[in-house]
Amino acid sequence: ELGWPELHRIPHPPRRLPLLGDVLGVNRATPLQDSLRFARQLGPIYRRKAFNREFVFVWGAELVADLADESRFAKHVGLGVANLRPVAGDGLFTAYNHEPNWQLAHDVLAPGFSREAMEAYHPMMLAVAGRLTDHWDREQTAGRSVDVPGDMTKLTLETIARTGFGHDFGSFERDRPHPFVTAMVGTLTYAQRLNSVPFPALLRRAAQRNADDIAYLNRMVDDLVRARRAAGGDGDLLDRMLETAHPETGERLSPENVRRQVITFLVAGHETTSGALSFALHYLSRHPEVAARARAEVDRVWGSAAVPGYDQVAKLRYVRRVLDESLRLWPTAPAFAREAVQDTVLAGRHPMRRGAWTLVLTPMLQRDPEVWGADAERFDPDRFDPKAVRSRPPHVFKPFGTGARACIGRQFALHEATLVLGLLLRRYELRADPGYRLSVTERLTLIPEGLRLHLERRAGSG
Ligand code: MNH
Repeated sequence: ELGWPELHRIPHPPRRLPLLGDVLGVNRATPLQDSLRFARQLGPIYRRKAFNREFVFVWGAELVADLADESRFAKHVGLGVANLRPVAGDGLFTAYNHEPNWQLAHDVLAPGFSREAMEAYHPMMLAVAGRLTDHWDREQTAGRSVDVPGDMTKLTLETIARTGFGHDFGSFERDRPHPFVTAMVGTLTYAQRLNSVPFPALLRRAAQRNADDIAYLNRMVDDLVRARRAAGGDGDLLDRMLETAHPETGERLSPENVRRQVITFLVAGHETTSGALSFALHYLSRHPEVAARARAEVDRVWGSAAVPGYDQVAKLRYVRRVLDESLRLWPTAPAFAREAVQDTVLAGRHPMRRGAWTLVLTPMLQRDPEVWGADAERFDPDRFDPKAVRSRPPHVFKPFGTGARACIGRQFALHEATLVLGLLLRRYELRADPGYRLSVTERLTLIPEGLRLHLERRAGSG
């Protein structure tokens, strides 16, 4: 009974197949979107069985607010996250709560996301964004549309590689993705597929490919670290990993753990931000009145400055709301898991034994009509103006997770994405392809599939 003694009271899909479970109408490529469909049918807490494993899903605002109580619940490393352990080991994202390397790495790396650190990253972020606009200028001049998720992935990979590790993958100079990206996408897709088969042995060939991908990632990271040890660095994340001792214990990250953290940051630090930027650009292209308002704000705040300063990014309040609203509808890391750290009762109704866990479906939480209104599916950045935010209860907007294990890169992602949206709005008008219908690819993260936009240069935009 999975540590949920009253499991029978939690609804499940009506037609369960023997052996297979709740697989009617589901698609192996879209487990998250299937879970959203079940959520709409079954309500704020439900369960789903795949083969002989059963999982509890939660999305109602009241239940999620209770799960955010850090005295009774904590992050659970399960499903997709657990499947990444062979790649990311006890790196920050995949570490178990009790592993000493979590606290050590958290304390050593947190200053890498302070305001001072972010200010130092700002010029590097600008330089990478310049490579994107150079590329988009060329595409625009040639009359071609641009591949939004492809180019956003190049941008965010180069940004985390440059700011974190002083590395350049040359993404904008290649016609095919860098082998690092191919290997990383391979491991993410494999980690997701592991959840949809009864026995991992069914994926033997894919498992071999996955082992090759992991070996490639390890080799690449080891080369990068070796080069850095020889040459020395400039105070970036890798320097902290290699040089910084824990402020109290004096302990340092081991070489094996450094390897895990580098892979973790390269992966966690770019897919999700790329998706967030892509969804935001999609909505901007579909809502010209929103784009016009955002563009007017950029013109007003940045004025005639050739490039925006660090402080001029945080002042783009409306652009930031566009980003928040995109992350509300499509939180690009679309679920997180919570486990009971003691025997407890969830929201006064569902007993859980210590260790029992559940998956929080962020996209449904963030579309709960009881919180967001009957028009919750509509894109409207004004939901994030300060008055509207104050009128809602806490814990209803969780794109970066919750508690001690929430996203360490949140400010980094928001600064990068706001900066890039500002630069793109200032430079281009975005034209949607009228035939495009939003379609979402899942590989643990969410990405709008096949999204292309036509660009027009704005007058006087350099
Ligand atoms: Mn990020 C954890 C979402 C950008 C590095 N991130 C999380 C979690 C969510 C998340 C959700 C919590 C997962 C869980 O509870 O199991 N992260 C995002 C989103 C974006 C994002 C939606 C962009 C938008 N993340 C980034 C960036 C970096 C980063 C950028 C690095 C530069 N995230 C992490 C790390 C963790 C994490 C590291 C694990 C933190 C911890 O457990 O200590």
